[in-house]
Amino acid sequence: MQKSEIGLIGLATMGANLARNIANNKFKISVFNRTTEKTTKFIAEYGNEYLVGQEELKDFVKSLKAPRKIILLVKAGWPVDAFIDKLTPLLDKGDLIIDGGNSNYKDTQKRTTALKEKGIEFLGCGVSGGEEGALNGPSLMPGGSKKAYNKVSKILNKIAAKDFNGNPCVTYIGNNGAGHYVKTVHNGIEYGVMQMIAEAYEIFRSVYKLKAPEIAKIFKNYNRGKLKSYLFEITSEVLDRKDQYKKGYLIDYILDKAGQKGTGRWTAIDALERAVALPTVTEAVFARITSGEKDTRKRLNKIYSKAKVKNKIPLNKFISKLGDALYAGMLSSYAQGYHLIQKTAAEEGWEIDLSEVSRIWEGGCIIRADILNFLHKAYAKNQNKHLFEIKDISNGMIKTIPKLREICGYAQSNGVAIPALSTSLAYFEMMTNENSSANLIQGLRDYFGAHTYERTDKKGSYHTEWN
Ligand code: NBP
Repeated sequence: MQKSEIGLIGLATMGANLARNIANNKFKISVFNRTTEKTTKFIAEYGNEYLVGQEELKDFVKSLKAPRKIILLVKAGWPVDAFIDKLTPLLDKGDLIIDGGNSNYKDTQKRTTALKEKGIEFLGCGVSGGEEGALNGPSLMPGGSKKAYNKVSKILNKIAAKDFNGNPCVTYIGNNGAGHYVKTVHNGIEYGVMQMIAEAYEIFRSVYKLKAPEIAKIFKNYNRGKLKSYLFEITSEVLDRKDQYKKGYLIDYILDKAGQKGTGRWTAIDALERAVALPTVTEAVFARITSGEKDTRKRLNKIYSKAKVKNKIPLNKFISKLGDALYAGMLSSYAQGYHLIQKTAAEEGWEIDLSEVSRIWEGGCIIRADILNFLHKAYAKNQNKHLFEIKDISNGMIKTIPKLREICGYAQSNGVAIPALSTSLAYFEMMTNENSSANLIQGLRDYFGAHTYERTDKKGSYHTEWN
């Protein structure tokens, strides 16, 4: 039997759909899963001349053309190591393992080094787009050696989503953990944008007392303008879904406890460790954590009364102002994420092209949005700049920031928590303020701890005897 071009291990949501995508593009693929019944069922349903299954790992490896290329799409963490350990004795020098899961980039760096010693190539490839993206075209963020990337670039280019110009949403991101890092920051930005959407929904619900389908209509309209994006599109669909069990809309029966698998938290932790401000993502993570405190919230809700709604802005005006505020908030969130990537790339020695990163996020991934085409063009000539410095962006910020200021004040005075919107604003205010209040922080630190301070008028480090 003719050998397969590529192999894939892990037939849950992502692996099963990505395998079908590869086969649909006429690359012969062998698949394997830890639990054999899943392979049998999958092949019975989707098997064909391009898609074949193996029950034994050694037969799976034997079924692949040399140098072998194997995609792992198993649960992130130790299952990835478990498979690498099982695979390596069966592989030859020059073979390639591609981890397509949401692995922590630090693990990818360790795995790259360990496998290199054995002569085995390793790519950490971020795959975004969920089930639908995996099947019809994901956004792909491969990191590792260029040599390893070149071995699979033909397949990756074929199976990826398309950007606004019809080019594949895949690019070589950088060495070792760069691909998984960029995927992690992508997910962090996703957390921030989702939180801002949820905050907008909350203002409509609690201040304007709008019902789910009315809010769905507003998001549908937002999705026709500069906020056009996958997340806004699906927001209107989620809000418009009728419940199948009871009268009314499904959203009103969904428990308000947000889950998380860890990539948002990793992004926030990494930013803290590298001393880069990433408040929108971090607040979005905190908001999910706070949502999990349902019982405590229930008890506290009985003690404190809700703020009374005052000075209501007419709904039509509010919708327009909030649209601008969301736009400014999203740009602020992107600015933070991109700044983090810039700083990390410099520290890790990765040459990450932010214009290319924006381009491959134009299609297939969860944060795909018209804004990304704008960022793609904006970064083409401004690689090392902060997003707020780029002329086209600053023009947009200057127009929309006043609305973000107004909306934040309005929501807070009406008792609506808007952590992501307000911190996106605070980030903008602080980053664009030449004279911050950190002089007082330095004075206080020097007072109680003799930590010293620098002066504005002369060089050096100073200490004052405050007492
Ligand atoms: P899961 O993350 O749910 O993992 C399921 C797969 O991992 C199955 O094939 C399972 O085998 C295997 N597995 C487990 Br669980 N424990 C294992 C172990 N100890 N040793 C070997 N295999 C083990 O699947 P998924 O949702 O398809 O996601 C795959 C990867 O893609 C993850 O890293 C995920 O974070 C990432 N990702 C997911 C999405 C999404 O929308 N779901 C989007 C983007 C990225 P079994 O069948 O024998 O239990």
